[in-house]
Amino acid sequence: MTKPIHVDGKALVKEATQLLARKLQGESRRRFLRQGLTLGGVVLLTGCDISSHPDVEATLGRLSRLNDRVQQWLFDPQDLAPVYSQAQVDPNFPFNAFYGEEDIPHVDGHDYRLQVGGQVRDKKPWRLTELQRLPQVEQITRHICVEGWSAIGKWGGVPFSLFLQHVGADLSAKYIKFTCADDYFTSIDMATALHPQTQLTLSWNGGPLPPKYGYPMKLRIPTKLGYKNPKHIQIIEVTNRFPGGYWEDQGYNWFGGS
Ligand SMILES: Nc1nc2c(c(=O)[nH]1)N[C@H]1C(S)=C(S)[C@@H](COP(=O)(O)O)O[C@H]1N2
Ligand SMILES: [Mo]
Repeated sequence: MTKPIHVDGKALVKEATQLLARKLQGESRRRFLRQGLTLGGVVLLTGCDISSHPDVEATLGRLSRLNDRVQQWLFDPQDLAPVYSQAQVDPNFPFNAFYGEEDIPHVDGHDYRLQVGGQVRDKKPWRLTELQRLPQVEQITRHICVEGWSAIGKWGGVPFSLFLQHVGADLSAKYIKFTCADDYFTSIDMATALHPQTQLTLSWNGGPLPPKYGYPMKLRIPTKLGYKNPKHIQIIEVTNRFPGGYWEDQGYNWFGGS
C-alpha cells in the first residue's frame, strides 16, 4: 500500500512565487507579484496537473526539479554564508549518518588514495599528505541538517575551486559527483563547487578530521544543507551526466541549498 501524500499546491505556488519575485526588479517585479504564479502556471512549468494527476509522487518529483532550477538560477556565487567566531563553535558538534556511530568507516590515512575522474586533465590519485601540502584555509560556519538540528563548527582545508583548477577540471561541466567509503554518494552543481566557501576539508577544530566527521576528507559546503556535505570521500568525478545522490534519489531536493 502506498502512503497517501498531501500536496499543498497553494503553499508550493506561494513559495515558488516568492523565490522568483526575489530575482526580479522594478516594474516587472511589481507586475509579477501582482499576478503571481498561478496553479495553472505550475501546471505549465512542470507539465503536471496537481489537482488530478494520479501519480502524486511524480508530481512532487517534478516540482522538486523545478525547485532545483529556480535555486540554481537564484544562486549568487558571490553571496557568502554567515561566518562565526571561535567562541560560537559548538563544543558538542553532532554526528550524523544513515547508520549509527558503531558503523563509522575506518579509513587508513597511509593507504588512502583520493581518485579523481571524469572530465579532468590529471587523473592521478592523491595521497593525504599531498592534499595537506596544498594551501589551507579555515572557516567557522553553521551546518544545517534537514532532520532538525544545526551546529557551528570549524573546518580547515583546501578551497575546492583551487583543487579543481589543480587537476585541470573542465569547469564548464555541470556536476561533481562524490563517492564515499560508506556507500554514501552525492553531487553538486559547478557554481556551488566553485563558490569561495566550498572546501575540501581535512581538519576539524584545528586537528585532523575525526572519523565520525568524515576522516580522512570531506567536503564542507556552508551554502548547502548537511546531506550535501559528503564525508569519507574516495572518488571525485566531474561529469555532465546527472549523478543524483543517496538521499536525493529517495526524494530529498537535489540542489539542497540552505
Ligand atoms: N559519507 C557520508 N556522508 C554524509 C552522510 C552519510 O551518511 N555518509 N550523512 C550526511 C548528513 S544527512 C549530515 S547531516 C552530515 C553530518 O555530518 P557530521 O557527522 O559531521 O555532523 O553528513 C552528511 N554526509
Ligand atoms: Mo543531515
